[in-house]
Amino acid sequence: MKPDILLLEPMMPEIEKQLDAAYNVHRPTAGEPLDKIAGSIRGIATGGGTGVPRAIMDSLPHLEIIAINGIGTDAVDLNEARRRGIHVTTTPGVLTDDVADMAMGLLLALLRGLPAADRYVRDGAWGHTPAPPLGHRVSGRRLGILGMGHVGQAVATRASAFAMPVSYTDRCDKALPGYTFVPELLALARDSDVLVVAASGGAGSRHLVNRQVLDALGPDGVLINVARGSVVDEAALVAALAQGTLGGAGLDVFEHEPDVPEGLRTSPRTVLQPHRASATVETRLAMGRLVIGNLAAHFAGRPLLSPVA
Ligand code: 8YV
Repeated sequence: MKPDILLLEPMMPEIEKQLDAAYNVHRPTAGEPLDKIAGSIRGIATGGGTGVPRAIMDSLPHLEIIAINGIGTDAVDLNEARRRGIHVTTTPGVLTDDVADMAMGLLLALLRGLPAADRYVRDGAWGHTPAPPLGHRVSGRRLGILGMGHVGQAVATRASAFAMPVSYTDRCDKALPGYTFVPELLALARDSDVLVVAASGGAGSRHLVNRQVLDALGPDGVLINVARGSVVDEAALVAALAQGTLGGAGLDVFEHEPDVPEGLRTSPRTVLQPHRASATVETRLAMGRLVIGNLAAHFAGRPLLSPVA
């Protein structure tokens, strides 16, 4: 008998096909009612941003494993999972490069004004109306990184190729050659032209990037967020952009996604993405394979490939 699992966020068709072959996959997002099948559900596959709403977790008495298709665990109640003996797995390693690439993409798009210039050409305005304003140089700008884990370090590697001096803050000094540790985020922001948020989400990092930090970055400073919307006080960000006390923001994640405040959507100082930093064919396949591998290991009684510690 195939185990019953819930799929809380769509995955690539070839991955879903493999899941369908091995499990009875239930898709509440496609309108399938949960109440009739809740008692049979033994596993969940979900996204990092979607996680597992507590009400769903509570309604599944026989849940054994939550396989996250991502690295963020902030949308899963890990304490409750531990208490109930529910395994949680993520997809570490395989998405690091893509997320770092997205950080650099947002930075280049924002500082060089790529979206506006693309629109200018696309609209047939070139040769007819004045060109969009000049952009700003990326190379050599001082980069501050909040959260020097795998993604933060991959951003630093890329930034070094742009001759950007790199400083970072984290819970502790990671003694990384070539990069300067700054214990205080506020001091890091004050001495940076670009602040990249690469820290995990959750209660411990909520609103770390507040009005003070944004003011410290200043009118020529830019914020890039490829981590979690919750790390940034979004209302303060909207205000800082509107008042011009912050130069710009490149955002892949939002505090209440998919809701994005109008102040961010209409600002000429923003470049926005719909939480897509890991969204490449190559990476989503690798992530999907890890989800499948973790579920398969669990239901075969083998050690999990990438359990959350
Ligand atoms: C994914 C993420 O977009 O890794 C994470 O935690 O949020 C992203 O990589 C997501 O998990 C897929 O829904």
